[in-house]
Amino acid sequence: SVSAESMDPSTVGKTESKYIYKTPEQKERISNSLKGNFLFEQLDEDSYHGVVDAMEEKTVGPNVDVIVQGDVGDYFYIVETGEFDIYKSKLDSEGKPTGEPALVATVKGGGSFGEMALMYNSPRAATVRSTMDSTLWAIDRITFRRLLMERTFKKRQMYEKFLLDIPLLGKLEPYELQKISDSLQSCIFEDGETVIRQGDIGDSFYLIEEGHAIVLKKSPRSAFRPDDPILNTTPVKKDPSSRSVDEEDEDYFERQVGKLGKGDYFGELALLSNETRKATIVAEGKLKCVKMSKLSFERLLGPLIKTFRRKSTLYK
Ligand code: 1OR
Repeated sequence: SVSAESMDPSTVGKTESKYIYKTPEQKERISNSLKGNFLFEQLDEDSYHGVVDAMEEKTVGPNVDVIVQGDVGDYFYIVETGEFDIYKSKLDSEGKPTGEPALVATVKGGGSFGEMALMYNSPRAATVRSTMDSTLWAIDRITFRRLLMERTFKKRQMYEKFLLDIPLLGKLEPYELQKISDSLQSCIFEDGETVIRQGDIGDSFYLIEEGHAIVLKKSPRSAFRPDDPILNTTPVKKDPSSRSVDEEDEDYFERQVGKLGKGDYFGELALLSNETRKATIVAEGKLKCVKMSKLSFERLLGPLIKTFRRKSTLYK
């Protein structure tokens, strides 16, 4: 039985590692599919190669059930291209799926599914069905448990309470918060350190776990009222990346426009609008953040985009 599998490290290490030959082109596609996925980016080199070596490419047409609710779990899947709908039925008194399945989620490129049965030795919790031609990378249960499971458990446990306390994420399902945990990376900034700089291209979104950050905004002289005392101070150096030809000679002044604390977030604007960073964020004292890549942000926080847009007046 699969539940008899040992996680004792002394025996786990003795299992033959799985190796499936891959062309350079396949390796390139795998690396692209894992881009921005901090679960994989945090793996040491040996583990990363172990995971990639074990991967099996799987292509499916539309309407294929890659996973059937109630089955025993065999693989964890990463979606390269295509789309999958996830359906869940209620369970009867014997724990068998019963009644009309309900659509509970949709997973696209860069997303993943099928880890739950492998982590908990439980039956598949849902049915996963392709909606179009799709390409997947399958990781067998042994490799998943050996190289990815502990890390996944740890991250989910580490961020669970923190994410539950963030008002922005309040409406999400527990499972959605777990997927968010998988995608996070902790980062620490010392007092005065710049986290993001106005004018830069944005590639990450941040949530504050501990400490404070100040929000600074740099604007040209013409953006201030002529009697604003800031105009008597020394202008800051211009930001070359955000300077256009006609504003070349204009002075820029920077002022604090906000202060952020635990549970607050920043960095979403550039990800929403594809424009450059609209403010500078600097640590005030020691600042602990978690960050999420742009790709994960789009995939996991897409449903919250309306909320972000409503609140985005803050930096204007
Ligand atoms: P699995 O191994 O149980 C089915 O096989 C997979 O569907 C499961 O792992 C997850 O990776 C994925 N509930 C259960 N499984 C889900 C859900 C889900 N979403 C994706 N999977 N939801 C809860 C519904 C009450 C949806 C949450 C948004």
